Amino acid sequence: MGSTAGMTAGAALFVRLKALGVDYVFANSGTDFPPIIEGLIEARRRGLDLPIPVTVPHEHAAVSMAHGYYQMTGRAQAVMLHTNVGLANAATGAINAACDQVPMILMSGRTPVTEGGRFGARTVPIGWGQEMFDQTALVREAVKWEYELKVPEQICDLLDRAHAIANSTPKGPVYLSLPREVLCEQTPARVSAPVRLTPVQPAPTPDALEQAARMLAGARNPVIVSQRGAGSEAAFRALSGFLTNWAVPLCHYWPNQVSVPMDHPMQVGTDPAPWLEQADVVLVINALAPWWPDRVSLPETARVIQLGPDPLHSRTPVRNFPADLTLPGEIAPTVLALIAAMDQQHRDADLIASRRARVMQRADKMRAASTARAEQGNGAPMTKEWVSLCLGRAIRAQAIKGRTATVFHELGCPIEALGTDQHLGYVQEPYSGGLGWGLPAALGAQLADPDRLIFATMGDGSYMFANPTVCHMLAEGLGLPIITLILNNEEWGAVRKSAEGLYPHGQARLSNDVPLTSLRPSPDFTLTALASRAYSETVTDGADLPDALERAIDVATRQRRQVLLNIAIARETAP
Ligand SMILES: Cc1ncc(C[n+]2csc(CCOP(=O)(O)OP(=O)(O)O)c2C)c(N)n1
Ligand SMILES: [Mg+2]
Repeated sequence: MGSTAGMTAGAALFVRLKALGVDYVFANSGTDFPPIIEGLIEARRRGLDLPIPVTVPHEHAAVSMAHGYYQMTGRAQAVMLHTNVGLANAATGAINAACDQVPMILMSGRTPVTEGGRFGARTVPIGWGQEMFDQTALVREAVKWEYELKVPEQICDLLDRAHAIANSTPKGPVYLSLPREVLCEQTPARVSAPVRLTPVQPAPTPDALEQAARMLAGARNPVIVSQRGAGSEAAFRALSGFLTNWAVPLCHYWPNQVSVPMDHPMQVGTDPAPWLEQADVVLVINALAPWWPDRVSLPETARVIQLGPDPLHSRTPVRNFPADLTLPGEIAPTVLALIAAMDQQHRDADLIASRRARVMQRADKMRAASTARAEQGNGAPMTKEWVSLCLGRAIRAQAIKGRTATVFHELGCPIEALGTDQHLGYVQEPYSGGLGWGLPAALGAQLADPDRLIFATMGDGSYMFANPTVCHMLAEGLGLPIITLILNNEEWGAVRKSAEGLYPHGQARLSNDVPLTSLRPSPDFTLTALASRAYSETVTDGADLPDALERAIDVATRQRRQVLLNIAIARETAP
């Protein structure tokens, strides 16, 4: 490795990020970047090991790419933005990352604080226009830690600390502001010092694990509600085995990821209400909102165990789901530890056998009803459930050929009809719901795993929030053959349905022209994709969808070219 002595602090930042294991810096540059650009060229010339800088022409896309990349790899990436304005465009992405406990190092320049007399000082009027009393305020609530680079000697210390805190449980984004004068200064040679800060990983006490295991083993009607997956392939398999051994039903209420195969006999769908009504012990696996309080009557005597990185979700001001016992820790190790503790418990074989029969019968019925409902959506226009069913079948046909797939969802393909059996088979938008996340997160995922089939499924509204021109440009430029499915109902259906739901006897339900929800005239989205030379089709009849999906997969895999299907979806009314 070459020397970093004499380089700009801007370039030294990149060198240190690489030492911390950062593969990519998703960047959107500006007048604060000259020392970074100069320094990067110099660092390349010296043969230094650097993360790959990716030019992302919108900040929300940059943050969301880092988000999707982390979800596939478990490795935090960096995002570098332009002063306060770039940071403001990224704020929604930061809120999403915080909500999803996704670590990343966010950075943005700070406009020069000096008005002259120093290298890097203000020049053109923008230097005055972008100054703020408190730039960090734009993202402070979404980050776990923030600071400003005061002097170049601090680069290692601050980045090491930022990285370790971002990756400490519960994980999340951190922010560092970078004043231009400091970026312009020369680096001390110390950038290659070893990294000495280790992220903190809390774990439950053996007593708490034993108590949880005793509660679950002794329960007549235990239920698991899971929202954010099992955390690893090993925990996904182990949790599946645990459900089988103990005959415990698991509900995926509003899942961000699935934690056992959707066709597991103990997997009971997405509505926990009928299971919770009879529950005596509930295990909540990292669920921010494990049920809908007004729709679920949990028995007074039922006891609730909350497991996850932050079982009380301390950054949420109001959240009072019961937590009679808490098991703090990352999902995978904590689930594995709980399963090991269960192995020490007595199994009542008769109780388990009768529960197994009951749960299987109800779950089978529910699955059959869900498939029948989806089959009925095969019209023109079709339903989201039909698209989901067809996509699930197409993915299973690919799995036979050894291809893994991930479906990203943002008002996209509903999980029940899709039915994945893979860890990371499905990734849904964060609960913060900052739309425009799905398409760039899918790009980040494809960047992390080039051979995986990546489907970005989303509503037409969500697609437009995603800066689609930016995303298609990146897919072409980076050679990412993602398959985008727009589930196009020419409206913000979720907003209309929410009006109908809150006012079941109101005007919106009866009106053909619901204000503030129409997206007509609908643009021809195939042309947006075509501008970046994607393969694209419009599908209006459900009967044509299976063939269209096959063509899409064929083009994406053989030509490694991005694909977009614009799919006509029927408007639904709220239940
Ligand atoms: C940044 C942002 N702005 C606004 C919203 C409010 N919102 C929630 S759902 C939704 C409509 C989504 O429309 P679409 O993606 O077309 O899905 P559909 O419900 O029509 O299937 C909107 C605007 C949001 N969640 N995020
Ligand atoms: Mg829509």
